[in-house]
Amino acid sequence: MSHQAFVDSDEIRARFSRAMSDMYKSEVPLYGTLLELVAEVNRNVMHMQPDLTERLSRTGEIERLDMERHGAIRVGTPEELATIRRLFAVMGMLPVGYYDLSEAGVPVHSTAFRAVHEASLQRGPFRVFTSLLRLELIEDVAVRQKAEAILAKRTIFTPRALALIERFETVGGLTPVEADEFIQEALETFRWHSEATVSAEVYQQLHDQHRLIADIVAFKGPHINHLTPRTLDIDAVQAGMPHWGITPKAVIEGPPPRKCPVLLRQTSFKALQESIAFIDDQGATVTGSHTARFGEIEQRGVALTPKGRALYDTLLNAAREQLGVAPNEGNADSYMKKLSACFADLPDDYDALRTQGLAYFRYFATEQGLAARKDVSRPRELEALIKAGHIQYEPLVYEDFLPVSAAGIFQSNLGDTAQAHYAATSSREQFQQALGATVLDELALYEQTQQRSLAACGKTLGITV
Ligand code: OOG
Ligand code: NI
Repeated sequence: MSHQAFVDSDEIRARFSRAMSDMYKSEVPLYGTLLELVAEVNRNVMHMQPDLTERLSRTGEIERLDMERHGAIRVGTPEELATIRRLFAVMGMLPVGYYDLSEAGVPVHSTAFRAVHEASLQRGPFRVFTSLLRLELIEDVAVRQKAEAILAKRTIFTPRALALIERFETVGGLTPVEADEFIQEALETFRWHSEATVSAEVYQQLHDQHRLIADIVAFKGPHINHLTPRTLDIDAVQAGMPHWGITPKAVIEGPPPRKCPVLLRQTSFKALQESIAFIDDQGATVTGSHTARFGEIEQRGVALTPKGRALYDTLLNAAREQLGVAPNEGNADSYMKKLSACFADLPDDYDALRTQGLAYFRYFATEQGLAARKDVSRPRELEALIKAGHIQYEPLVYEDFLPVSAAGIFQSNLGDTAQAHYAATSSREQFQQALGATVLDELALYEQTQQRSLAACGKTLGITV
């Protein structure tokens, strides 16, 4: 079989992301409403801010905006995580970054599966925040063993999905027919099941340890728990949500509003209460409920360098320390004021962010630069080329997540009272062992994209920059 017969992984990912969105829309109609609201806000922003629209067309972000979303799942065992990694690899999604949520009282650690090259991200920016339950953090030994036994019995992948993953690994790709089948079969893993695999009593025992543990252990699979579209103006979405009958969480996670957005800002609405059928020991069905799935919206800004990220972390911590307690409904205004005041120390200007080495950018050769190729006296050094208008730069968008924000999102859906305290240390090593691979360093990926854009400029202009 020739390689031409294989469907590109980027194509499989784009199609899978669309299929997932359609499935989630039918499962959670409110998600459809959210998509409409975000599309409306994005249209308004593009209409009102032609400058921004031009920048987004230069980077290609306009074309990917409508298909841009992330989802989240939580798996129960190392084997499930390792197989999820292999499943995502078929779609060109690799594990990027390590997030330790135990520090924030959530008994999981996580990575994000996503495409890594800017050309692939352009074809399909779909990402999945994937968490692994840390069973060792469950204090009650009997419950821990019960959870282990329940998880050991389930298979979250269909036999056909497993066969197609193996086929992909053996021959290096999937044919169009196989790819279609793979998308349908893989989707099954993420589907909602209104039937629990345990009795109401066992569910309650798991729930009493931590709500998340019940969510991970008591069901047939790791249902997708939210799917998040990207907006160009999260404050407008937050303000608009109540008009659409949606109540957002009190505080937008991440940095404050800025002219030049950095990293990631996120807001969500509370998890839905859903009817569940529990199976008792006699095999009879008992109806109860479970809350897991919620809605989320995000706005993405420029990726920060290690220096910029350290400054971000310092400023965010300063604001939270000044507040003294976790941000909540009662102190939301006060928190936002403190946050804005603290963030005055992070320049709100792309040129300053760039020249101070705080953020990553992509560089583009201009028509003017091309026209000057024969000019012997033209500048050859980056700053001079920018000044002369031969090279333009655009912010490189942040493709990842933020641990403090993720903890806030988890918590708002667990109820603010559900905070637990774990003495656990961060365990990247253990996570990677479960994953069967090392997680990629997101900062190195941004650096590479920036470097490739500079190399492309050099090539176009016939110089070395
Ligand atoms: C994941 C929460 C984290 C985000 O956007 O930071 C997340 C979860 O609840 O499983 O999705
Ligand atoms: Ni999320």
